[in-house]
Amino acid sequence: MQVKRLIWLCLLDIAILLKSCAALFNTTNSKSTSNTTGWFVDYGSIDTKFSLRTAEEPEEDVCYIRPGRQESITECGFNITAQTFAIVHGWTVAGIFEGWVSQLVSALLEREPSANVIVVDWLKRAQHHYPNAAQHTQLAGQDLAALINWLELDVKYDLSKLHLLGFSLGAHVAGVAGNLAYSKVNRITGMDPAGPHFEYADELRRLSPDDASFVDVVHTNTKGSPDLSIGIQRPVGHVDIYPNGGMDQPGCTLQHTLQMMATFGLQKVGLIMGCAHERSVHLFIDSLVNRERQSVAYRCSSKDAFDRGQCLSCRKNRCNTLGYGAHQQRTTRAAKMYLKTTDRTPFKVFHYQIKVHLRSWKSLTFSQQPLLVSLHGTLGDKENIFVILEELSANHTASFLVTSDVEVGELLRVNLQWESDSVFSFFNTNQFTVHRMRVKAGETQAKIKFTARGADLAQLVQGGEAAVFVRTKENQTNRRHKR
Ligand SMILES: *[C@@H]1O[C@H](CO)[C@@H](O)[C@H](O)[C@H]1NC(C)=O
Ligand SMILES: *[C@@H]1O[C@H](CO)[C@@H](O)[C@H](O)[C@H]1NC(C)=O
Ligand SMILES: *[C@@H]1O[C@H](CO)[C@@H](O)[C@H](O)[C@H]1NC(C)=O
Ligand SMILES: *[C@@H]1O[C@H](CO)[C@@H](O)[C@H](O)[C@H]1NC(C)=O
Ligand SMILES: CC(=O)N[C@H]1CO[C@H](CO)[C@@H](O)[C@@H]1O
Repeated sequence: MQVKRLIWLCLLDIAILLKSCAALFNTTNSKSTSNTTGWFVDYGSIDTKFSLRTAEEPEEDVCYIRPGRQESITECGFNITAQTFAIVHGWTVAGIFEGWVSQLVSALLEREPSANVIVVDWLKRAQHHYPNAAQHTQLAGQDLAALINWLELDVKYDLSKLHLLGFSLGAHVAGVAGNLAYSKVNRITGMDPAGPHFEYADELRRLSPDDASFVDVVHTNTKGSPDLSIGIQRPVGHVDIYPNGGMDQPGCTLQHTLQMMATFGLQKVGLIMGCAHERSVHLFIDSLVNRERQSVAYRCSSKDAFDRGQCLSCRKNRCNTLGYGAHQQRTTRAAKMYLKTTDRTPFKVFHYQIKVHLRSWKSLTFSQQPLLVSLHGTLGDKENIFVILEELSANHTASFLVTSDVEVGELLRVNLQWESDSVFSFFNTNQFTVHRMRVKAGETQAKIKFTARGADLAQLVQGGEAAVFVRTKENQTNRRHKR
């Protein structure tokens, strides 16, 4: 068995080598119709299973697609003209599919009812100590590539309809497969690709932008030092989105974890610990089923700049939709995108940058100041949004990000209330004068000017009443940029 595998791997290597040589001499992506798969792939040695799932039984393995066996295509009812999704799981301790797999199957089939949804089962190789499982991504990737090449060459399936979705180690399996495929797979979605052993790995061993025509990646659990964090930190696709900064996710904090443990007991610890990691999958599911609530992410130089509200532009591909509806772009490389989300589905929030110029003749400077912001619009209100401002100082413009899970529509009025950060500030009368406020709405790209209600100036008083701002009469600055 071992020898057989070695020979097969050897042949596979030769095949890859030949492919590279062919590419050297022929720049057009050679889409040869000759029977190339027949001679080098020993289909019998493929250890990975490809289960075609159905909407009726999304968690059951009812029929396996078998590379080299044309009859399995008809037996399983694989639709050759429809698009295909292949879901690749990650590392497993229990050796069984986690609950999200069937949830993703159902969501894909709800969105695209005629699609083929294949669950790639490499559980046997994934159920090892992590370093071994990480090594096995190469083998599982080769198996998946064998399926893909067989589908293209023998089944005559059009790979521009193939979308691989890999979670954790599965993202790298998808990357390896995409790299070994003769023709480019249309899309690979990496859901929090695994970090340990991959942060500094060669592009051939991990997910990278070359692995498909479009590679989109969501990073949800990158807290920790590089190469040790659960999710990979570096950008590895054409579009790399870091929800809530990418390190951790709302509803997945330690405090929340302890609460969950108290409620559900220790059996569910694994599930709870994987909360932020698995959030990447649930964000994708959310994008499939909540079509009216698509989350938008914005390109930004850093998480801090994003938190200051400085990156809400959609010009020149600077923003993109999170998840299934992402528009394919290949221009930017290693560009990080950010957005905020809620702690449960639907995850979408609306983003606003608020800018106020604070005046005072006293040279006041405060850091880490609590503020309550209320948004009132044509469709609704969102009151008392809590934000912490890094700095409030005299004759400086404060810029910060405010988000709302409620769609308020066009903004009409904004209230700012400066909370006192200690009981002693009651005795002070720290205050700033504000002439105007500028707001940029990320989701509509509108820029709106506000002035103090019923006055020339508003006072922002520490521990005092809210300062109220209303839309200016001349609202011509409200522009909608085309993407
Ligand atoms: C390159 O490959 C394509 C497709 O297989 C073929 O039509 C073409 O003639 C080849 N060109 C050269 C220079 O070999
Ligand atoms: C491809 O090769 C296999 C195995 O050698 C053979 O059975 C099959 O008929 C070939 N198909 C074509 C289209 O040549
Ligand atoms: C196969 O897929 C095509 C394209 O999505 C669809 O029009 C057709 O109805 C499907 N056929 C079956 C039998 O489901
Ligand atoms: C802020 O600017 C105003 C008007 O230009 C000026 O009178 C005031 O002294 C400045 N305050 C500080 C602290 O520099
Ligand atoms: C884009 C926008 O808000 N336009 C409004 C500007 O103000 C006029 C007059 O109040 C309104 O009619 C526009 O709808």
